[in-house]
Amino acid sequence: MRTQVCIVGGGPAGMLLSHVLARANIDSVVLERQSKSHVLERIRAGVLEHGSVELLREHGLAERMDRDGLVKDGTLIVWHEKDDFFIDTARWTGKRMMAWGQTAITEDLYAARERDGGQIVCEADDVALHDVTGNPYVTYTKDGANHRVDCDFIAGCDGFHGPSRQAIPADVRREFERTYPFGWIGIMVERPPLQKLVYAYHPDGVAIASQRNPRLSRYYVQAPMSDKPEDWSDERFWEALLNRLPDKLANQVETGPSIEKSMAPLRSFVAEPMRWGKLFLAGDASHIVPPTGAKGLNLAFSDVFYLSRALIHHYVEASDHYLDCYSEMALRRVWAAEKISWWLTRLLHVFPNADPFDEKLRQNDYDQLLRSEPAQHALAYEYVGLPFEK
Ligand code: RFL
Ligand code: PHB
Repeated sequence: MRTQVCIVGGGPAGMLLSHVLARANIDSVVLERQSKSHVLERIRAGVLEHGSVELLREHGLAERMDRDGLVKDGTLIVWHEKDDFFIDTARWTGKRMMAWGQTAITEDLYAARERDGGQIVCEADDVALHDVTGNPYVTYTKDGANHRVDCDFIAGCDGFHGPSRQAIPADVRREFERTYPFGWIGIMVERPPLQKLVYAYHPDGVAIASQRNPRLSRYYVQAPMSDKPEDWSDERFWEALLNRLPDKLANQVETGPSIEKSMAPLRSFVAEPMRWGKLFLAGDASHIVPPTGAKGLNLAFSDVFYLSRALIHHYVEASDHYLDCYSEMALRRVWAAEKISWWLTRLLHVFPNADPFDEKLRQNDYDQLLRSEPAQHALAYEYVGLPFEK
């Protein structure tokens, strides 16, 4: 098989890239290790930055989101024994975010590619990248048969555990990492959500109340990394959540049986560069953020914005300018998101090993948000997502 761009990974990054390229008449093949139903059953991100919302609209992927998603003008932080603080993104940036789930976006992307005759190979095993600095090709097996895809470029959109990042030689690749000794136990429940997205700081750990649509809520509580979803019965989860929320919010939560429960680890990770020869990394293949701030999916989409523009310029304008600056440009935005995700994680979580000095700094950061308009403006600007560079 021959194609222009071989895309490894059919998550949101790979599928959006394939869709955007197809609209510019650029041919791609997506190789996905899992079955389509497995990909579509994963429940992950739920908050879209303004730039992601606009990108989906621009590419004809916003019909359901605009009908069922919830527009967000900011996020509420509530703090045990302190005043509330609202990250007022509408006031400080004039931009609106949206609560809309990754699962629904991925469903729409698969539907769009299937409608347009896109080539998606699911259950592709043993995917391997070859000659990425020369004449690139990708091999895989399916149903016991060997296959080979020759291409001009490879887009590595295969998430944190995929093979693409490893195709950059170890002496070239630089990795930066921070791990945290806790994770988030999350549940999905078929009940109307609170009106606002809420992060609640509490001495027992952070709690998050989030939304998917007017009938579907998502909640999280901080838990030690060693905990498993089975350790958290629905009763235990609701008790922890309601205890961590102030009464005025706890009273509004509509509890019910969970339809999904999972543990999300928290990790900050960046691999540089994002380009090696004809291989370009996008999304979780190259960087991970902790979920505080809800940046992971948005970063995957901004990478796709930069990478699709670069490939379109290559094929349509015969210019490699954007390909040559892809890594540098994407990484500027990646590091901004890493910073804000790390900062919010530090602000809102209880760290088992924090000393009194750390604790004073954290309390001071929150007090500063309550008092200082420049601090409020800066946080809103970073939280809403940096604009895409020209
Ligand atoms: P994905 O979604 O991981 O998709 C990568 C795809 O590549 C496939 N793959 C392979 N394909 C072929 N061959 C191989 N050898 C392959 N190895 C892997 C995988 O099956 C998969 O389909 O990465 P992408 O597209 O870059 O999208 C990134 C987002 O999914 C991610 O940033 C967010 O979901 C992160 N994230 C969250 N972000 C938020 O903003 N808010 C959240 O609440 C949130 N919750 C989460 C999350 C990530 C999680 N992971 C990765 C464990 C919860 C979880 C559990
Ligand atoms: C979600 O709705 O899943 C969500 C919300 C806020 C976050 C992370 C995830 O920071």
